[in-house]
Amino acid sequence: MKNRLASVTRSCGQRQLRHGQRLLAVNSCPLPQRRHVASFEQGPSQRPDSQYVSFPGAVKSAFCHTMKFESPQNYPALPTYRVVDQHGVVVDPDFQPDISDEEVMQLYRHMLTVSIMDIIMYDAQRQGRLSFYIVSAGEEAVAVGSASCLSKDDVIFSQYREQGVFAQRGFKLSDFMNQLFANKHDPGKGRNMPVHYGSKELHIHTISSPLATQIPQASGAAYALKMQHMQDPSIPPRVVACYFGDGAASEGDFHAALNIAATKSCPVIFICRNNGFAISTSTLEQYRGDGIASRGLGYGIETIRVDGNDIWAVREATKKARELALKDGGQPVLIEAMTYRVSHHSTSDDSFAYRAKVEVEDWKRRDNPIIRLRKWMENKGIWDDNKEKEARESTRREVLKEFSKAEKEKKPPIRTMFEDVYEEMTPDNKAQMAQLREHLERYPEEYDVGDYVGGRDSLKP
Ligand SMILES: Cc1ncc(C[n+]2csc(CCOP(=O)(O)OP(=O)(O)O)c2C)c(N)n1
Repeated sequence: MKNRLASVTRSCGQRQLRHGQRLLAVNSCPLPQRRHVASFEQGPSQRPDSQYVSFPGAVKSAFCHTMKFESPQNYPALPTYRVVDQHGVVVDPDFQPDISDEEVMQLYRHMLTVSIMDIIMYDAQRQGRLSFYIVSAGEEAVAVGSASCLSKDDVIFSQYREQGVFAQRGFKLSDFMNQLFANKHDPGKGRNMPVHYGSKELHIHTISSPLATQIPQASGAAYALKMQHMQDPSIPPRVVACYFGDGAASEGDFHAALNIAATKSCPVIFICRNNGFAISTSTLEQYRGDGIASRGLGYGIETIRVDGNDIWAVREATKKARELALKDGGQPVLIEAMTYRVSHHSTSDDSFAYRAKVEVEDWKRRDNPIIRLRKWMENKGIWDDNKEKEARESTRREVLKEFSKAEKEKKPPIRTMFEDVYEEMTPDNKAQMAQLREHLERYPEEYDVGDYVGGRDSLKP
């Protein structure tokens, strides 16, 4: 056994060295510092007559002669960090706001903006002016709070319920509206469903519908950022922030992403919005373990669970997470933000088919991240009913203004349907485009293409 372990140890070490040499040759810079390896640099090891065995992640696991299966019931749930309670009262004696009153009010306005936009756009979908919408009601603090602690060069991957991240980063109401109405200003040229925003300038990758795909992508991007900084130290170190729901964490991609991020020490902050539901599947049906946070520990990742309705707790946790993510060359961090999805999943869902209305009403009455921050600001004397009224009215006006502007804009040229698949259009693409043009010309009364830039003419070769 001893020999076998020794040979495993040697071969692991050699593999690392070979890999390292290759990296050194390619990058001409030192290897990324490995974490969690201090006491088992060479992999699994056991010294003669040792009382313990050391494996990666199980450093100094002592031999014992009492057989005992560990039971999750014997371990208390990980605590939920909170700074301000439901009444807006500070419960963390060490807490001091690190931003000015004006900056706090700005965070509040961003939360208010997405919540008002949500209500208007949800109704617009019901009126048939929009094909689809998703609101983030009840989860505004997770998005706005965490985004407010990232650097503007950090890279973001999000799911679809994080409009607060976009707003906080500078995505304008017109940007939201252009995407939602798929007009000619939509950078995605109307090819995505509504709410699949993205912004190259703000370093936010475009949202994808297939659940959890963004999580391994985030690990990969974080690895790339780390290598980039190593190759050119004049580029400031950056992190990736990756948002997803508890449902996405039930996908295999989540596990692969956390493990690769841990083993490759990638500077990524995983931010899980645990809102209790994956459409109609409640978390009770999704897992039996201690939420999503316990999984982070399982992968050897620094983890915290926070009260997601408390923007201050989210901010404090994200600030620290960013610091940790950049420590020693990089490492992943997991934040599980506990909240509740007070809305239906999307405009395609009726949540009262699978949960009691009273439960939702209860949550709305008992806790809400916007009201909580408002109470805190009122306790501090920086906010009152008049300011609230003014902020709500002006935001509503602004949303409606951008709404009607974007709704009137023309759609992208029909031609764009055939573009960007290949760098240049293939003969097949061109033939299909000609067929479409012919068809539209033959049945002009059947198709109103006046809403599209250039109409039928955009299909000319
Ligand atoms: C791979 C894949 N499977 C299923 C779906 C359908 N789907 C869309 S959203 C969703 C629930 C996701 O829940 P969660 O990650 O908790 O986010 P939440 O909607 O609660 O914010 C599901 C199952 C999908 N988009 N992609």
